[in-house]
Amino acid sequence: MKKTALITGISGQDGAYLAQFLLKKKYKIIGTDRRSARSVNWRLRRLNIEDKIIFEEMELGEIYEIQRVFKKHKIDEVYNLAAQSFVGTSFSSPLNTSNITGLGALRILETIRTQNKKIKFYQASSSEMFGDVLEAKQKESTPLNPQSPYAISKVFAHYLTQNYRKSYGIFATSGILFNHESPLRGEEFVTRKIIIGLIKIINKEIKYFELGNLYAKRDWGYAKEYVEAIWKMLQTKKPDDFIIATGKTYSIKDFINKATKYLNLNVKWIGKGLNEKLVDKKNNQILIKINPKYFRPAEVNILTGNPTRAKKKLKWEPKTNIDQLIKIMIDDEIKYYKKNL
Ligand code: GDR
Repeated sequence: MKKTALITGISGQDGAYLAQFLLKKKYKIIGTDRRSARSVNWRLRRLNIEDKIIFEEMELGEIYEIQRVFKKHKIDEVYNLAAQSFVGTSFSSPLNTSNITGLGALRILETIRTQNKKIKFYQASSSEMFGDVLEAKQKESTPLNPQSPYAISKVFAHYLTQNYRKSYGIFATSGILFNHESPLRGEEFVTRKIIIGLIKIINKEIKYFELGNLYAKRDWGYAKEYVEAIWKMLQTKKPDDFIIATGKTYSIKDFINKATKYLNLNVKWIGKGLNEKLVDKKNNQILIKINPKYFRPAEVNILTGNPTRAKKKLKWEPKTNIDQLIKIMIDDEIKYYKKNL
């Protein structure tokens, strides 16, 4: 029997890769997003799967819309990937973030509890929940210490996922994914912003671009292989929490250095603090400078995940290291840049 999966946030990076993965596994896919997201289906088009998805408008702020979609389709698995997912924006939009990222998950859990407890539920939890970290390498039992309205909303949804598992026996699983990037990453997130910026400089479209904190460190993996872990989490015997990460951490500056090296840019860093800049070695032309507007009111300085449980129980391991990830992202960006000239 063909399984049916409902993916919230179908138009995002993970939604697109997960849909592609599940279609290969012969799933029927119901893809939901809020009304205004419909125009951003470029990822599904790039993967050539837009016409294979049954779209439903479903605003996570409205439980009646969720109930309507769940009544209309016989759903086996729900992947809740929808969120207000920009950490920076959550400081200026804390109420909307809490409503969608936090309460949105609860509305789905309530719909499952009242309509059909057999539906399996995946919650996209986040490494941001560890925030100002209380353990050097974060595992599933590491205490949470969130630092933004986004992270606090994710903690709320994470605990409710555990609570509905325990209270009602619902197969509710939480994947604590560390940063995961790809050519389909939104342009506002730092990895893609850096790559697009450098390529635009090379193509003489811009002279420089601006960033915030260069010294934050992240555990960056490849989104395309993280969605396989997401699927595996719903195929286990018992629901649980799983860390998905590489176990390696690099600063934003490390990422820039690796990207400029791969692009053969002859550059150096000069200055300190707010005056720190990346310049062209030949003529000292500024390529990257700091703008405090990109600093966050509270920053998460370093994240490093310990994916041992996933390795053992899901037989999942990350395969792409940061250098390979940068190569994948840059090669793809150049390919699409040329295509759209
Ligand atoms: P993050 O990703 O907040 O870790 O959350 P992001 O790429 O936005 O930031 C990573 C780090 O880079 C620093 N930074 C900048 N960030 C952005 N966006 N723009 C800049 O110009 C810039 N300069 C420096 C940030 O301060 C931060 O420390 C991502 C999201 O996808 C979440 O939804 C998800 O839950 C987590 O990853 C896991």
